[in-house]
Amino acid sequence: MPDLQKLSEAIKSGNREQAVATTQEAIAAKAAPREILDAMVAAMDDVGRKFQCNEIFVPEMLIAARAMKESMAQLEPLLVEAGIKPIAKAVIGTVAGDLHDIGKNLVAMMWKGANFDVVDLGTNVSPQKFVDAAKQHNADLVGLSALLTTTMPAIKTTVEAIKNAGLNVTKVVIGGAPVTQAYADQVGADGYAPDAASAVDVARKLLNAAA
Ligand code: B1M
Repeated sequence: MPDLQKLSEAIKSGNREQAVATTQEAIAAKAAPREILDAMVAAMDDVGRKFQCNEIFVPEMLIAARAMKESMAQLEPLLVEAGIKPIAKAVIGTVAGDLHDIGKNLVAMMWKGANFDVVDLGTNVSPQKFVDAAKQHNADLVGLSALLTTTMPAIKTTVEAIKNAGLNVTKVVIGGAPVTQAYADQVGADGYAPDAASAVDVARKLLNAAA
């Protein structure tokens, strides 16, 4: 009987070796890929909750996400084989003129942890590049990150470019230290998240509403 609780605990504590080994054990014991995935997503949900309550901080979250990523690499071929698809396709990047990527990377990791397929466009991403990627990947979600007051206007131009491109089913989530809910309302973004864990909650809410 595979110990999926042990897998969850290994991810939560960021123990990569144990997370990968437990995933391999579960696969060898013929546990259902969906159950293994659910254990991983539940672990990352817990990590997100603890982060929101300030029980853990960025480094703990990063190492948990890394353990999740390496375990997922073991599971991925089985998920493909079993026809289990990510629940959403997301494109994410830091807006034009902005080179900060630590927060954006955390959001990308948490979205992956929630079983979203994430295309990371990196930093200094132009509105057109967001639009092209959203179209190319048929994105359900686009995530925009900005860390500078001087690059916040690029969020507005990017949101406008996405809406003007007719990508009406694509939901835009924005965040970053200077960004607020009021700003999101002002520029017509679909969602705002103050941190990476909340970005999962906000995205899930938007996806459920669109379903
Ligand atoms: Co820069 N920097 N920086 N910087 N930097 C800040 C942001 C600053 C506040 C420092 C300061 O002056 N006190 C200031 C901005 C001031 C302002 O605009 N109000 C600043 C400045 C001025 C600059 C330069 C202009 C400095 C210069 O060259 N004169 C320059 C700009 C370069 C550019 O982008 N064009 C610059 C450069 C850099 C470095 C390259 C040296 C480096 C970035 C390295 C990297 O990212 N790879 C850097 C860093 C590290 C910082 C600080 C110290 C840390 C930022 C960070 O990573 N925080 C920062 C000061 C600070 O915050 N204490 C500062 C940790 C990260 C986890 O938090 O990114 O906020 P954060 O992400 C959070 C949330 O915001 C949210 O979730 C994350 C956590 O859960 N979130 C989202 C983020 N994106 C989201 C997207 C979402 C949802 C939530 O949905 C999609």
